[in-house]
Amino acid sequence: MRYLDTAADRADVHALLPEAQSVVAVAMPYGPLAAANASLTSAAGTVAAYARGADYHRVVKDKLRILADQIATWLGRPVQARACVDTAPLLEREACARAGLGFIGKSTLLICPGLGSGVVLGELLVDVPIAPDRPERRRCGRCRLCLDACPTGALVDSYQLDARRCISYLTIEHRGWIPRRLRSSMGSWIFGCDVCQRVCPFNAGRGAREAVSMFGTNDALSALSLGELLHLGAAQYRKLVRGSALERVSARQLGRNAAVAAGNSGDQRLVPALAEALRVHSSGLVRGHAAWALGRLGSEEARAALRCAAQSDRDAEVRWEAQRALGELGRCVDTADSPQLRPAAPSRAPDGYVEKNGSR
Ligand code: B12
Ligand code: SF4
Ligand code: SF4
Repeated sequence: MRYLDTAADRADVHALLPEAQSVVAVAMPYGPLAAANASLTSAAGTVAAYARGADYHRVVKDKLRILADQIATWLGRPVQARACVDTAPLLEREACARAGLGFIGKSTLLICPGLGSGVVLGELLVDVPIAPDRPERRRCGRCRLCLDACPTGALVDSYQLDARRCISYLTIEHRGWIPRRLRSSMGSWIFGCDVCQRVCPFNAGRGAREAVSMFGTNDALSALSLGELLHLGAAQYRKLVRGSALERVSARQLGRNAAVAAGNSGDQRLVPALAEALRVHSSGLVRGHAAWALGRLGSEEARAALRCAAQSDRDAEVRWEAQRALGELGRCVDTADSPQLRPAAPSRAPDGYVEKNGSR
């Protein structure tokens, strides 16, 4: 997420619209946080609630442009305006909090009392002076539920998120190998994560539970199993992500995420799809994570596929993953079984992947 470093001063709205005099902040609900397809150990992966419908960037931006036209009609003059939805260098939560939409919770998310945090944010910068609303007074108080519930310990302290540990970052923004030590904490999430929001008391109220999504539902998503995601063809991938926030991830990222979720599912029925992915998938990233998953699920078929990959996969990273998985299954590559299975020269850990303490 280098763009966070390089973006201009993200607190300066004039860098985005020199004529700006006010920020009109909006929050749009995306429906209850624990809706359909939310089980944590099913054969289907879990997609964060905000991404289960149409791409919010487009929907909110379109509505903000209509609002800009409406303001111009009300004023009877042209209005200089710029719509921002996660696409411009702007501290959106801070802007929305200052506009009185809600307050920033310990989860680092903006909470709109009565509606909860299950909202996406947007801003319309306008060259119109508008009297500001009063900031929200409510706060988290002594509650720490989100910090205690975060599966990977990404919420390192109140209001502090270590994005490198956040499942949302790992499944969406991160393109490479997912650190081994975090994989088993990722549950069935294949795109984003809602755990810190599901436990938040502000999302348990009637308004939040009965919120209607303004983005609809992508049926193609709820119908796909982890096995299918592991073998997504190019055309199928395009059809799946078109018009949704999932366009942000590549097919190989989805395959990688599906492999991790499969490894966490405890579901032996996924072994054949994983073994097939380890044998034939064109992406080493997917093969490597499939190897990890097979190491978690076990079975003779899993061991056989791992032995084969540990010996002969074309990528050193994948051989390394397969060897580790076999080791974790309690039976390292048994060179006495067959001379053909003797491992190739010790493989190194994938590049750029050694963690600070030297382990993966
Ligand atoms: C990068 C990013 C991420 C990263 C990092 C998240 C994070 N907490 O920073 C990752 C990939 C992990 C992520 C995850 C998610 N994200 Co996100 N993300 C963003 C993005 C693009 C930038 C956020 C950012 O700048 N972070 C980096 C630093 C600067 O944040 P920070 O240290 O907490 O800074 C805050 C304060 O310190 C203070 N501050 C810092 N510097 C300064 C300077 C001045 C002068 C002032 C006054 C204040 C100030 O203001 C900041 C904002 O509150 C925003 C969109 C946007 N442009 O704002 C969406 C956004 C925050 N994400 C959003 C969502 C929905 C999510 C997820 C829920 C998605 C999911 N279900 O998987 C998760 C939630 C994880 C979590 N608990 O936060 C929504 C949040 C909606 C809400 N209710 O708050 C946003 C606003 C997008 C949108 N338009 O709706 N996200
Ligand atoms: S989105 Fe998930 S991983 Fe990220 S902070 Fe919230 S609970 Fe933790
Ligand atoms: S779970 Fe508790 S601490 Fe976390 S954001 Fe919600 S109210 Fe605040």
